[in-house]
Amino acid sequence: MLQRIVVVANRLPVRRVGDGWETSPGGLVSAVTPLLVDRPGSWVGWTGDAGPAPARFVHAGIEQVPVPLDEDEIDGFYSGFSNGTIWPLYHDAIRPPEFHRHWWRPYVAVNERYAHAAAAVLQPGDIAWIHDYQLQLVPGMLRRLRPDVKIGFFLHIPFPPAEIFARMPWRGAILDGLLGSDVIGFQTRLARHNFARAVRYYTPGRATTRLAQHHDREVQLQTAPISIDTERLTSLAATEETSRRVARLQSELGNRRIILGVDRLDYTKGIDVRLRAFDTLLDEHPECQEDVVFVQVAVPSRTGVGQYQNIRESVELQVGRINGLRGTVHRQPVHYHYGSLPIEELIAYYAAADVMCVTPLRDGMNLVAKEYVAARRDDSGVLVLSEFVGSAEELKPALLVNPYDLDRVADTLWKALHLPEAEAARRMRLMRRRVRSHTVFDWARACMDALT
Ligand code: GDG
Repeated sequence: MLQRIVVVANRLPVRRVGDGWETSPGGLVSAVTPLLVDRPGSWVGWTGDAGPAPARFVHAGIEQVPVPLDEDEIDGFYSGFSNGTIWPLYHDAIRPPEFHRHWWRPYVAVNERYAHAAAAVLQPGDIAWIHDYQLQLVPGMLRRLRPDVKIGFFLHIPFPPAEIFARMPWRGAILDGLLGSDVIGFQTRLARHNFARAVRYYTPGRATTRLAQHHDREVQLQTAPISIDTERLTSLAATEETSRRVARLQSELGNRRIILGVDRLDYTKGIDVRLRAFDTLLDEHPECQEDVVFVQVAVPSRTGVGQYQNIRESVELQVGRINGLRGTVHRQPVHYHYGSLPIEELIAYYAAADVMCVTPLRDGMNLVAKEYVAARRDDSGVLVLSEFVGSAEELKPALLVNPYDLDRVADTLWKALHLPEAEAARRMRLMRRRVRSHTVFDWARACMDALT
């Protein structure tokens, strides 16, 4: 019989609508729910509302186990330690991480609560599958409570070089927490190697890049790049409805060629980099102003964290400056959308874009790059991709750039707009082959295989 799986993630896969619940959209949810439908399982997580949590309930065949968080915990555990300390530190310290004991304490307390909630629903022999940087202490805590289950952990974001991780005042406790797992999954080889070095430097245990020693146990280190539901996106791109939306978009944008960016509004995503590169492109090739438009979709994110308010202001200032200096009443070089789009509309943007510009300064994987490739059914379109995202390991035929090299990014945008059709199609074909042969379901299966 298949083993039961208990997923432990910051958020539950459902959100409230009126008096009931609906499944939240998102990659993790669509990857993991089929696993839980095929076999019995539960999902432990927060509902997204402050205050007491509802009792366990079943939604779409999956037992939901809500974990409560109060306002202070949302400040300290979520906005504070998770997004003000770990997030910047693990993304190469692009912004200075803040270290506060009054954030660390709620991080420990909330991790303890998730561990207890999981322990209460686990049965002997079950698999506990814990996700991401908010819950790094849970594997160790859970092992102490339930030594009779298998424990997997998957880190969705990068693991930084040991020299950067070194700054973390609680680095020993974090490594100890993660090493409570049987298997730790990383997006890239680089993240796995960085982690192995951190184990060698900051714990008494030994580690190769595949196996870490922790007390008397061995912990397997795995590279498992996450992916997308390629078939679903490709068939969404093929609908009549999408073609209608593409035609409308193109005409609304003056039938210019489209360079597209789609991101959560996060300082790691390099939105400012690509706007500056686009500005440079227009400086150097004023003719582009006539027939190229830059479209940026920026999805609001973590608006309670100060650094996110700053990045929003600076991006909007840049957009205003470019449009103010270079635009006319009829023609704005940059179209900026602050807000999230329905998936059908997002796919139409992908299908309409001649060039997709993905320039994070650091990113665990970046699914947007893979989604763009999945949406290009006729092998047209050019992907400009940062070297510093996990998906660059798989999408090597993209035009790869160092996002810190502004002139090079600008040159690459120009090159992307002028790439011979055959060359663009050859690159896109190779990338499409990759996203077809490695989907989010393959990712989930690889993670489960390592645990069973
Ligand atoms: C973290 C890691 C890793 C975006 N705008 C809209 C929209 N989206 C969807 C995209 C994509 C997802 O959001 C964003 O995923 P990314 O991978 O690009 O980035 P993060 O949110 O930072 O995710 C990342 C990921 O976890 C998975 O492990 O790849 O490195 O940072 O799926 O399509 N969806 C809709 N409207 C929008 O406007 N419907």
